[in-house]
Amino acid sequence: MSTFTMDPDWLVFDPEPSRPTFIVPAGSVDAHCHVFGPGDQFPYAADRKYTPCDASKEQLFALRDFLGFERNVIVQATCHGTDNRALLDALSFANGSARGVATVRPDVGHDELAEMHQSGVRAVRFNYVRRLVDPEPDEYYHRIVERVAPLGWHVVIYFEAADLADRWKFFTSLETDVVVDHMGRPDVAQSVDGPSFAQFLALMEEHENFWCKVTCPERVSVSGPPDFDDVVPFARRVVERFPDRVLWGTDWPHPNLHGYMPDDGSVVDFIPRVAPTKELQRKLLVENPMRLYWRDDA
Ligand code: 0GY
Repeated sequence: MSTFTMDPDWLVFDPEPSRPTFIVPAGSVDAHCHVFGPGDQFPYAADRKYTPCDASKEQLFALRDFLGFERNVIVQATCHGTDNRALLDALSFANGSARGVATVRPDVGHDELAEMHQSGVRAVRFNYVRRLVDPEPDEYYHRIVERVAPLGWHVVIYFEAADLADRWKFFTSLETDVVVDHMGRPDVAQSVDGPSFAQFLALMEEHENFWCKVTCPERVSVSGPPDFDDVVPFARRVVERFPDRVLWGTDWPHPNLHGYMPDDGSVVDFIPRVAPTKELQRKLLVENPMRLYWRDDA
């Protein structure tokens, strides 16, 4: 009997995804994915807001191979809080083919940070989505940046479009590279030319240290599966306007989806719809993530 039982409405990832039709370029990076537990080995945080199904490093790396990717950037999920052991275990297992984005507290130890860096962590994530975490005051995050910037780490931020105006001042005060998850969760029921997305594009335009993950059509879409047509113009706008500062990832094992679990093969087939040329695809999947996460290997 496992110590943890996933939430009753939890949707489990597709155990047998289809093989994508789109062949990703050699050296492609899945720059947004997670590992969950296994809970018996790496317990979920006491103050977590959801309990997922286990999703192990072995399953993640098997999916990577199946989809044709060579590398992963594994993002610490909120269900593990600031206990990064499952992430670090996966990074060690990957033997250099994965990098990590950790969640830490301002009082994280120097040795602990050095160990994380050695394992492949290159960023911290600040999460402002209230159904996932209770955000802290800006001061808390500034103290973390002071700790990790000397290591050359950057910051990954997850927020929803409606919160951008309130967070703008803090976000734009960051001097590290800053990666925005899932395009800042745009409201795709609005026009791609409307004021809300214009604000996000201005953030990218005015601040060259900002990067954007054009990820999670299944999370952002209002029109829904199987094609997520309404997300395409948003993602494509970002890719075409900022081709050197975009990243892509599967978001496997797709936490907190309701009603629909995507087949990871079709998730990969979304890529050429938002990055239609070979050059854009190479930047999105290879050059950009390599520059950001494997810069010390270059
Ligand atoms: C994602 C999105 C979600 C969850 C998390 O760390 C997390 O728990 O990021 C979400 O529920 O929107 O990036 O996987």
